Amino acid sequence: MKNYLSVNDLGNLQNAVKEAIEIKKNRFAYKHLGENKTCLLVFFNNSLRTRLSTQKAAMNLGMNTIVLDVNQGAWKLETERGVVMDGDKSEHLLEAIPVMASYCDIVGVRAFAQFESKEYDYNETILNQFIRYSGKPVFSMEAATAHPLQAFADLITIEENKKTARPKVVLTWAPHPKALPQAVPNSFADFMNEADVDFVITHPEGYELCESFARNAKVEYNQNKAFEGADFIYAKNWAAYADPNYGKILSKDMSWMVDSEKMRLTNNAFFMHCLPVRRNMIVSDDVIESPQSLVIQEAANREISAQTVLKRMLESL
Ligand code: AN0
Ligand code: CP
Repeated sequence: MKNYLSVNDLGNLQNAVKEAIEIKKNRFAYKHLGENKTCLLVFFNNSLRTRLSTQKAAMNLGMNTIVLDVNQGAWKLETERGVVMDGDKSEHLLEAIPVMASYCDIVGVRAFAQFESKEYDYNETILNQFIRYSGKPVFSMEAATAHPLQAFADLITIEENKKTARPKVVLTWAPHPKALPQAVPNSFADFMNEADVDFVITHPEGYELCESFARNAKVEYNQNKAFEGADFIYAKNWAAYADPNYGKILSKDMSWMVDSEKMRLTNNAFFMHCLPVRRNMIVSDDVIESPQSLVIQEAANREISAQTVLKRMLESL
């Protein structure tokens, strides 16, 4: 695998999950693969899980890791070409990228959607500059439109917990005070559309996801109806994608929060969320604390999805 940007880079998804589950059983089996190799993690946004799990995955493979928080201690970076740099930005990404790349063998990038321009975000402008100008293999640690390390960990978690061959998996929108990117639901849909599951998306009208991720997934606007018979409830907030409301909050309807009353409509479903989560906005305390909540296992599997991806990237160096 050269780059890891979406589900497509994993090839056969069942094989990828099998490989991940094998790695989980013996995560130090490939300790020599990363010897004298350096992984650089570049963060344009905050992170707890991605930062720690990816470093841990790299350590399991014997790699060295360098982490850069672009907004804390580095020079302020200009990202658009052609700009007269007379403002507060001291360095251009076009120099910074090849310089950063000269110190490493593999680069991970976190660069969220900025919601200033749909075109800028959905062209993955920052991530693509890393791919183009670093000359190194690049993996996404949540870019503007996708979070494929998260969705891979989510799929591993579903495989570990499913009780039927083809479980019903429901992605539900839930309220949140701030506008959040579509990257997590986009990638979750991207993976679920390729996995052997009965996949349903539920959200208020106006929150339709980008077609290239949602594809032919069933969309049910009645959340209660969507929850009927579900085996997994995957909650997430996202801001509107469709024009003219791109990046806007259209609803803060608290009746969309996942609570125990709603979970009673399901087939004793497991509850999932990528974290960080706002309690009693997205999900009630009792649901996230219940034995059916998989949020900690899901986060722990981030180490496994990252290690599977880094292992494959190291094998292609
Ligand atoms: C981010 C998001 O919704 O994309 C990261 C989730 C992994 N969440 C927040 O910014 C709160
Ligand atoms: N789920 C996830 O990516 O968490 P962080 O934003 O904390 O990395």
